[in-house]
Amino acid sequence: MLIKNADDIRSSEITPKSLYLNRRKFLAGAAIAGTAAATGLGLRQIVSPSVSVLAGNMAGNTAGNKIDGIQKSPFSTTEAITPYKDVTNYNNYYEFSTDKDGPAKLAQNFRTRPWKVKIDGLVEKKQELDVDAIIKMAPPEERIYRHRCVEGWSIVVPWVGFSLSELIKRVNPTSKAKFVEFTTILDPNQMPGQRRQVLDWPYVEGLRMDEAMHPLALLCFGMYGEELPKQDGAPIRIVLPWKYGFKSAKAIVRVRFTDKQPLNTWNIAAPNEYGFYSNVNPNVDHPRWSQAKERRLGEFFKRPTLMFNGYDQVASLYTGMDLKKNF
Ligand SMILES: Nc1nc2c(c(=O)[nH]1)N[C@H]1C(S)=C(S)[C@@H](COP(=O)(O)O)O[C@H]1N2
Ligand SMILES: [Mo]
Repeated sequence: MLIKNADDIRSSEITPKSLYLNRRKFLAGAAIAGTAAATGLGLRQIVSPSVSVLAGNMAGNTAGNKIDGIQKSPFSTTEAITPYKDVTNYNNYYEFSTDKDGPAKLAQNFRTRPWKVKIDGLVEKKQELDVDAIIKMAPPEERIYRHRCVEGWSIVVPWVGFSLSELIKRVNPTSKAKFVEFTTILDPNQMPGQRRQVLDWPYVEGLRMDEAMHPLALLCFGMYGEELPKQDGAPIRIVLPWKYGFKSAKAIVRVRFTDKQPLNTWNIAAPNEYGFYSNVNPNVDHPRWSQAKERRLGEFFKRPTLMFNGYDQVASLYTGMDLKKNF
């Protein structure tokens, strides 16, 4: 659980050894790649027109199908991208496992096609959309975002997707819709973690409509220039870089528009610890640990956590709100 892992972090205060080892391998790999490029063997890296493929190669070997026509985004950070190996082997995905290294193995045979997403609630037309129709709604962009887990670790990921607003605009919520709720697939046959009542399944998350319409809110179907790995939420997830990681629900099968603030899974599990808003906020501690600092995976020293994870452009969404109360 988040609870247990946070305790682990507090007691050890170090990045897991496996990550150090991966990091070292990554650095060694980068040195070799450099040599290969110089001798002409790394041609794909040099001639590739796509930043994302470049990001993928620089971050270590990737594994999936490449996404074509990826555009750059002005929202991307220039900070160092976390190695692919780390991002795909250190996951929170309790439907598969509560161990960080569990989802990478246990999600391997998860079926991500065919995949339908139900659109319902306060919309003009309730419908079921094929995930591949959703993915085609707008051109794919690479968004290199910081991601801050409520547990105190962070990563920098070159996600691929487009603004969630592109989907919302196309499905026409009615004027009564004030919130949107996302539901992860419920399939205990495929997801061993769902055979245990670790959380109240299926995983649900929610946003206020203006948050969901903010251009930073990402509908995500790829990373490192490729299709999203299963352990990272394939075939489709959301990514909300100014909020703690648990708001970014994976493997979404339902998008529901509502006039009432939806419940979210972690709020149900521990209402005094995880709120609805969950904006990254170094000034509001978790009841059991400080949120003032974070450790970037692969780094030794902690760095200060920034308000809204550094995404100040969302601040106006919360004008006049007490963010200590609305944590
Ligand atoms: N369905 C579902 N979505 C989820 C989770 C989960 O357990 N189940 N974990 C959340 C948490 S706590 C984090 S930090 C991010 C991790 O995303 P990543 O594994 O791609 O880095 O996914 C979020 N989305
Ligand atoms: Mo998280």
